[in-house]
Amino acid sequence: MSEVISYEKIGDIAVLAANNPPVNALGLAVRQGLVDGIERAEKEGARAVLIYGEGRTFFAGADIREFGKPPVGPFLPDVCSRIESSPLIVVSALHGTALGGGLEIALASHYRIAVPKARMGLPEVLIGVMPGAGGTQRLPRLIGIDKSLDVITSGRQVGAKEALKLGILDKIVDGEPREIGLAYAQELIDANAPRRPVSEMPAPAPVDFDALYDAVLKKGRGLLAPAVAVRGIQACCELPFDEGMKRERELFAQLMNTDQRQGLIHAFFAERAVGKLPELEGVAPRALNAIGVIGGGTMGAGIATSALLSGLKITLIEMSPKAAEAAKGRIAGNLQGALKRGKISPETFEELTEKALTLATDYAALKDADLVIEAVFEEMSVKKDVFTKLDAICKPGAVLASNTSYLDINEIAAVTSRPADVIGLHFFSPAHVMKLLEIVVADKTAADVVATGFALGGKMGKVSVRAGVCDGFIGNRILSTYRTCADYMILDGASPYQIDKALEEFGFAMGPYAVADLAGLDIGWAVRKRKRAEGMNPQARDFTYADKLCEDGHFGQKTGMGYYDYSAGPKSRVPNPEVMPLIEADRAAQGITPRVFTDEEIVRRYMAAMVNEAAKVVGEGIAKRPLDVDVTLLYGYGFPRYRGGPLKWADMQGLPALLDDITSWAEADGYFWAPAPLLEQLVAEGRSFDDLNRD
Ligand code: T1G
Repeated sequence: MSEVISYEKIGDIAVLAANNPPVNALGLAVRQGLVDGIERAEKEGARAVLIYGEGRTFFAGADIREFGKPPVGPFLPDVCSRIESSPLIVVSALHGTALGGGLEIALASHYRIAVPKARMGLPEVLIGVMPGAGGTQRLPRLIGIDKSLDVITSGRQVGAKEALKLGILDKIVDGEPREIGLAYAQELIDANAPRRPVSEMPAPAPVDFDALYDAVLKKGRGLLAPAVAVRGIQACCELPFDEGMKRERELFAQLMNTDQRQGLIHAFFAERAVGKLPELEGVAPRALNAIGVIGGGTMGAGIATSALLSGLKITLIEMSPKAAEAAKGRIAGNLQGALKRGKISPETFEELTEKALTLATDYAALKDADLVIEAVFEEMSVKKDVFTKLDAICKPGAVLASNTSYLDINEIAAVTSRPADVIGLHFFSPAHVMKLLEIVVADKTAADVVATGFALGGKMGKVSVRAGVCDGFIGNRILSTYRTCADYMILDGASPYQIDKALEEFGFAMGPYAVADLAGLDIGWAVRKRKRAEGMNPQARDFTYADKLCEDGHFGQKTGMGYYDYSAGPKSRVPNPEVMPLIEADRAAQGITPRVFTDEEIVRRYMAAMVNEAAKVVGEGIAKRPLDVDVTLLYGYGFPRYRGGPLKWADMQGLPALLDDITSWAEADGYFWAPAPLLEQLVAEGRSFDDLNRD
């Protein structure tokens, strides 16, 4: 027997235990071990087989590290068929997260038992594929079309209780999976229970699968896997089981060869790699028992809400009791959302707002804080004043963090006597919803302070990315460049509406101008005014139409009018009729004759600008690796996940062609389109951004 699947015979029951940490992934040795174990159980005259996982979970699916490599048998669907066809009673005992191939192993068993906290599901569509070991053929036979469509096309996890109700599980018993599994197997033997191969159960009657396919494709906004999985369920309903299995395999293979599968697998591993940095190896974070937040506006209240929801105690400082109460109101409003969604109980709501949250107006309340985050007005003088006070009040070793979205952390740290304790923690609004956290490391920030930032992000359920200090750190710096590219295309002939449509068809949830309306046009207006005051590069093109829109009081959704007219509601895409005349006037004033842009050129330019700036950000060390940029854009800027992130997308497009575009556009505008040195270097060396991730 292989060491990853151990074999033991206890009375009439053969026990196959998986021991392949960390998640008992169904790699080759595990698959072979299961087949060998079933055969041995039959040879040794067992009457039942128990399959369960040691460690944290039952099988969590196929080993996705094998994806993209030549498949090696025994293949998972065959392992499932071998289990199901055994003349013995096969029982799976589930705990942890039985996902993908893991749940398929259980579905191929004859009986399924789980501990109460077990979760299960078929999340294959989330990584660009679909169940490929009988999930689309067995699950509909067990729970019907509607429920299996929901589970398979959403990829969501199902708790044990729901699974029992659906018919996936036969029993839920508290205890160790091995023990409850042995008892259940013995109970079945004593009852002389029949085998119950799911494949022999009747399939549901077919429905209009073409309509279902179209609906799922539309809902996925270009994501292929859920729609293709519908065709798998269709095969279950329209074909005999064995032919259905063949059809499922064909569909699975189609998805395995898509760029979307590459993009989604990249995103899966990148979001796990992003917190792994050599500089943090062996570095213990500082304590995080008492957290202070300064400023209870939208950001401060959002940060406090996120911290409260993760079990942290918060002391929130505002300028006056009235402002502090208003902040508490914002926090309560944020928590109402969690309450309505059933994420927290009314008792927890009470506990968080009345006990875990302390309001204060005097900085002295922060004297015992382990970490303080300021979210005050984005003005350097205000930040410096706050840090001067914190330096005087906070205990030695307290971490002093700024939530600034672009100001220089080095300059802020310099006003304190403890620059090593100063760091940037850039949350994204709304901070209790957005998962991205940029951890901005200044020149003197101590390694254990960086580790503390990551520890706080982990506690708060954030995806934390390490960033260096520059204007806009990683995300906003790259955003500023691709937004400028869009603005230039408007000057040259495109409309904001065509640009939004083109980028939404590319896969963004919202185009840049709809996003700007949502965030508030006054933010961009302030940035443009700041950059003009700081002195713009004379080669940079300027434009006034966006300023005039703001001067007319149009800040987007918050004023009911921006690029779009929101009188019909926040989802409106009715153009504001004042916009195009402002753009045409700006073009005329600059002597620009507008030209036609195709959607394809809009996307090529927009993405090339994003990739070029991202390559500069990596080349300058602001982002440690290309994957850090990908994760930032995926989690903070709505980049379509199935494209993996801008630099994964660039690799799949081919860097030479991208550089050719940029070089050709640089002839007309050498300043904006100056090629990133790193991009030129990678093309010259014939390497990819992914090669850099592996360095
Ligand atoms: N294969 C290989 N490695 C995996 C893995 C997998 N399926 N799942 C997790 N890991 C690694 C992960 O990279 C990390 O590694 C470590 O395990 C801990 O993971 C035929 C084809 C199970 C809920 O999609 O959802 O079956 O960073 O940090 O937060 O139909 O991992 O430590 O080196 O995420 O506790 C279907 C994917 C596969 C499940 C645990 N299964 N995994 O979450 O820990 S396709 C999935 C997860 C399939 C069949 C098809 C989560 C988790 P490292 P972690 P976690």
